[in-house]
Amino acid sequence: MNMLVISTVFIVLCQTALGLELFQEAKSHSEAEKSCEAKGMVLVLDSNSDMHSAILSLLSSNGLDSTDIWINGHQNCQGNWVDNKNKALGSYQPWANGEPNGSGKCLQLWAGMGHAWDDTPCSVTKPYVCDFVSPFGLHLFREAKSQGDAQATCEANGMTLVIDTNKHTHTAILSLLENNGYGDTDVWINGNQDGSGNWVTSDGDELMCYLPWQDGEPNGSGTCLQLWAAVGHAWDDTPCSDTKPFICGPADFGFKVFGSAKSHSEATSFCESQGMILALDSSPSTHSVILSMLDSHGYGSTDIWINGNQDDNGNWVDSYGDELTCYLPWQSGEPNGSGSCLQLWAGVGHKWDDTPCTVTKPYVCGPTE
Ligand SMILES: [Ca+2]
Ligand SMILES: [Ca+2]
Ligand SMILES: [Ca+2]
Repeated sequence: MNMLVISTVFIVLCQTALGLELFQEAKSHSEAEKSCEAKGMVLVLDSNSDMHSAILSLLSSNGLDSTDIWINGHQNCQGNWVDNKNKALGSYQPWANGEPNGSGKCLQLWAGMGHAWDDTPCSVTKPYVCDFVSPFGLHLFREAKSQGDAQATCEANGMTLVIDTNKHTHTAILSLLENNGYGDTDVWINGNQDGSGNWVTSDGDELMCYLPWQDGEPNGSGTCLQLWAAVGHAWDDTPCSDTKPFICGPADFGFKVFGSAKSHSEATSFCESQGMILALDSSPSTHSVILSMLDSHGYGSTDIWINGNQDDNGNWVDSYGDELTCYLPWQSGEPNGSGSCLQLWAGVGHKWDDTPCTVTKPYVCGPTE
């Protein structure tokens, strides 16, 4: 009986402390940022109320309810509040009353105000919280919700339930779960069965090609898509009203359009210099996101490089060396041997086309592992 009580307490303590790491040795804001980076982590971004609760429970469980804490965020030269990559902080900004009041250029959780946000001098030393880096811009939300409420929460935070679109996103999702101690927890991802019985994303794009269903699934046990912990987080259909933690990701997959024309290999190198790769067009979802980005950036009539080239054996491969299979939106009659690099051909609605690698074009970069 005692053992049961002890193990229950242990589990509760672990869950409050997992995912984020608290470092009690006081440092300046910039030293705290560097210290997180040296650990392969990042100073925690307090980007939504779910994360805020997780940070507060970590502080509380370590007896730091009365201690000011550094988090990610500072005021840049233009006076804007940005993260360590100079990206504007999102809409979730739980400033204390009357803050920011110009008393400093770095962002702390102010213990005196219940750990609400406060601007304060960067050189003061404080404990800090680091978070794991999630290369695909994924966010774990710990509060269990129905799939519909989970999607609404993602959207309220400018994201969408993550679309598990290829093995690279799947790997990133699994490592996010593992790093946060959610290896044994079922979680919601994007996907549900529509009225015609097809599995589609929240935008109505068909889930196809990359479909890591557990053996025997989908078995009709529900119309929403979960990652099923008991089988290594393979896919499973399950009732939508069940409540689970969930993972949000960027609605644009983290793709970025770059307008200065380059050859395919120069574009590849440039994406890599940004910590990215040429965008992988691996599903109807990625294709429709890329096309709408091209339209909104004024590239609706421009040929665009994406990831893919023909290797020495004549196979079409991506920059990981994996053969492009299954989702292959070639223009009809393509590839016709006119080149060995993969473009989105504007003249045919940005379908795939093989074309000479040395021609210079704008391009789209995407996230990498
Ligand atoms: Ca202040
Ligand atoms: Ca099922
Ligand atoms: Ca061609």
